[in-house]
Amino acid sequence: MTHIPDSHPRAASLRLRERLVEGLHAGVVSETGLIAHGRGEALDYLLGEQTHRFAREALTAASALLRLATHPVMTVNGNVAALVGPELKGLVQHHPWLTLEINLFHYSRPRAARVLEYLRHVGLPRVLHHGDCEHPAVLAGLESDRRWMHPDGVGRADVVLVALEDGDRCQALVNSGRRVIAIDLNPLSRTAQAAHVSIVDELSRTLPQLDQCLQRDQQTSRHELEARWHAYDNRVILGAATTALRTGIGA
Ligand code: PTJ
Repeated sequence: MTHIPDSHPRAASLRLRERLVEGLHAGVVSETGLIAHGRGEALDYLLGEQTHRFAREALTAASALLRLATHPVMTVNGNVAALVGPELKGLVQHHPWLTLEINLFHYSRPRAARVLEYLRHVGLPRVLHHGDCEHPAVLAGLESDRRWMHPDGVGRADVVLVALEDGDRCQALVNSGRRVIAIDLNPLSRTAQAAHVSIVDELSRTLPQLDQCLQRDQQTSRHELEARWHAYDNRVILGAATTALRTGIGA
């Protein structure tokens, strides 16, 4: 791994690249995952590489929705595994009621096994994979390999947290009646537009903040969580994120 000195002005961004390249060499990240990351990097640069107020508001709504859920599931693709393996471990340690399931666009059984092994290595031994069950469920309206669901995971989820997701899967999840929370740096993407809550922020920066929000909300009453969720308007959040991207003015 390349040594990146702390004094380097772009150290954080370069370290994320290193995580992805390591994931690529481990067969966890697909080649197109690097392209997807480059797009995210450019958007993050335009947003000043900081968590804006619109993202913080979306995070609090996401926390309410996850706390109110009966069976919340987060799905993990190759980029997510490589970018935030340790942060995912922290999240699940603090919130063991949150189920993780892998879901890959560029699917093959050996690749799925490599992602599972990678996650096991960072301390996540219990990640669901539809390939491990005899009768996986199918998400209607989707033809890609993203349609497969573990019956104990997304198959019976009422709230699904996705990151760096394809628009058609996000839309199919919404159409299925599930509530969807998306982490995506592009407020104009079909994913961000279709989700019920869109956190427009960089994944590795925002996941620990979601973890903290969820920890704070352990003490929050159900009534308060419901009120917060009902007051939330994703259109307003997406409008603010788009304005910040186009004008450079955000909070
Ligand atoms: O591992 P697989 O086979 O499931 O494939 C995963 C990728 C990421 C390749 C696949 O889902 C894909 O092609 O995604 P897209 O359609 O390129 O969408 C990725 C979205 O995430 C884009 O809107 C990017 O701007 C955004 N994005 C990229 N990196 C980050 C990000 N958002 C938050 N944090 C990032 N680090």
